Amino acid sequence: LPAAVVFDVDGTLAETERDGHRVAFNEAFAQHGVDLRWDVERYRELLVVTGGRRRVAYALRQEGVPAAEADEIAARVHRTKTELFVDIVRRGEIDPRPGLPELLDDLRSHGVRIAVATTGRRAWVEPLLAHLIGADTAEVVICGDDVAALKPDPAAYLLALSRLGVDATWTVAVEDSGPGLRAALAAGMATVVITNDDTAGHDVTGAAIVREAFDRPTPLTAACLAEALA
Ligand code: XBP
Ligand code: MG
Repeated sequence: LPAAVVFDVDGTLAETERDGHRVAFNEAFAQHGVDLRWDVERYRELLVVTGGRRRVAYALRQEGVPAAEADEIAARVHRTKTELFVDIVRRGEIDPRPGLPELLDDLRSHGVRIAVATTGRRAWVEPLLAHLIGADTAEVVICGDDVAALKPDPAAYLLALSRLGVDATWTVAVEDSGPGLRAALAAGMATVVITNDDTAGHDVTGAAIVREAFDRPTPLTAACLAEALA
């Protein structure tokens, strides 16, 4: 079995993007008088830009806003978006993906260590983890705040491995997206990709296992993750 499994958060532990972050971004745009509205299609395209603040700055630059101004607006909007997303989390509107709780139970019962590596911000990651999987389930939680470069850079995964004190060879990453997969592969980890509606078209070259769900066609177990290592 793997010594540790490192999970991505957005899109992997829960479907946070479409009805969560996207909605919070749009509300933040309205509050700040920013002339952007992201529908599901547009947001899906923008997910190739990781990090909410970078995503907003990128979209503003595409509208012709100069880079320095785009960064300044993005920083303000992103602070509000983070608060609005925490509200969504606290209202209990986000559920774990089906089959995830069973996989976590199986990992725990086999003594496999559990960690998290996300490019998202700690201000919402911690309340979301407490709600989704329990505050103590992940012994290491690396967030976008902790690293200089976001996924697909491997920094978040490398920091998670170093905090765990385990060699990449004995670990498995669980991801939902192309940028996340590339980050985990660059950290030297075997990677399982569980796609969702927003990431179904992503390039998953190099993934050890690719599936559409944790619970279908069969439950993803600790033993399945061991096969990813082989
Ligand atoms: C997630 C992200 C994040 C979220 C929003 O990528 O890129 O930016 O969309 O969170 P991954 P923030 O799942 O690969 O970690 O607004 O806090 O960045
Ligand atoms: Mg993700």
